[in-house]
Amino acid sequence: MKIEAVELRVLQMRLLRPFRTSFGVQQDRFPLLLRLQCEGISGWSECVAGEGPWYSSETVDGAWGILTQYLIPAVRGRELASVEDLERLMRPVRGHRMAKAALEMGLSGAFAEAAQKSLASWLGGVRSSVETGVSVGIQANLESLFQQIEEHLSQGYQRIKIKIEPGWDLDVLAAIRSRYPEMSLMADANSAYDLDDAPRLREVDHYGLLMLEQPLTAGDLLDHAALQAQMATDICLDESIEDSRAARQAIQVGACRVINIKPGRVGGFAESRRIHDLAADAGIPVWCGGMLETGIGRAANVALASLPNFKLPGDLSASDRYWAEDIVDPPFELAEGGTVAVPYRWGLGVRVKMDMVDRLTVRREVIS
Ligand code: NPG
Repeated sequence: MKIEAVELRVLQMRLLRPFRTSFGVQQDRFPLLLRLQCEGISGWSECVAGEGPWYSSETVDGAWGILTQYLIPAVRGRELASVEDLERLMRPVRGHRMAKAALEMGLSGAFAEAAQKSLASWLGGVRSSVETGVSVGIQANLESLFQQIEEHLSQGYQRIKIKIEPGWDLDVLAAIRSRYPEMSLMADANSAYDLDDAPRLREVDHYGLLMLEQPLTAGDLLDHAALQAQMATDICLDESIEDSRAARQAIQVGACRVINIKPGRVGGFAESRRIHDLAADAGIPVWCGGMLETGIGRAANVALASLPNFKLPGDLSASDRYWAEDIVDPPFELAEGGTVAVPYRWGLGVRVKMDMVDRLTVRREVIS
């Protein structure tokens, strides 16, 4: 298979509600989409880099530059027998896993389509629907938090994740627990604390959380290990797990008991699969996070989450949790038991609504 041309686009899309985390507020999203032209097949993908370097060091503009100046020229027109061939050609570029992932995931979709398989079955998925939860941003007050939780529970979501930061943490968890003693609940700090906060973080043990996600700085496996040793609550790592090596080291030092895999963060599906497999061997469950993707990135995430060791509900909510209208058809809908169906059509398994994508495009370039 050859990648003959790559079309890059940045869209501007407005979330239904602003989403606040410990690293900032987002309402307008600028997803970077790729369309790989591969011998008559179009491989769509979404780069998860953010507008600014807040969640990670990668940004939309940075990924655009790395893709157009380095990655696409290194791979375009080359014969690629497998995704590993693509990874090898991209290896001289250090880092930039989000940019690399966009190419890898687009090519994987094209390979799946050429093999007349859904992306999920091409990846080795074993289920036709995946469990999802919903992630609720930091709110102005408890009343609006409860209102959103109520709304999501009534829609059928069965796991709620809240975002925490110093000043919006223990009291909030206590209030939620007194109203919903049994609800499946977790908290995500997006690196808002450091090890000096351990006494405070240990208090989280009182609230029966499914896990505490990324309490400390992204690269800091040793401090996470020190914290995990002091806490009963399982620590889950997200930002810290940049690749399979980080996952292996995190497991070796006991930095976490759960891993959040986002294929767009770790360099693509092949690297996700490596993390999935080594976590499975170590008895560590994984789940698939989300980064407010459009239906294109969502289709990719949902396909990955159909692999066997994805044992916890993902941040893979339905399209209408994010957008008035999604750019794919059919949109993702919440089904029985708080699940989302895994697309079964060949390739990515969703149709991209080109008229809508054209309307939302604010930047476009074709490299051919
Ligand atoms: O449902 O896609 C979703 C949002 C899930 O909380 C969520 N994502 O830290 O994992 C995160 C957070 C995020 C959002 C990260 C946007 C980066 C960008």
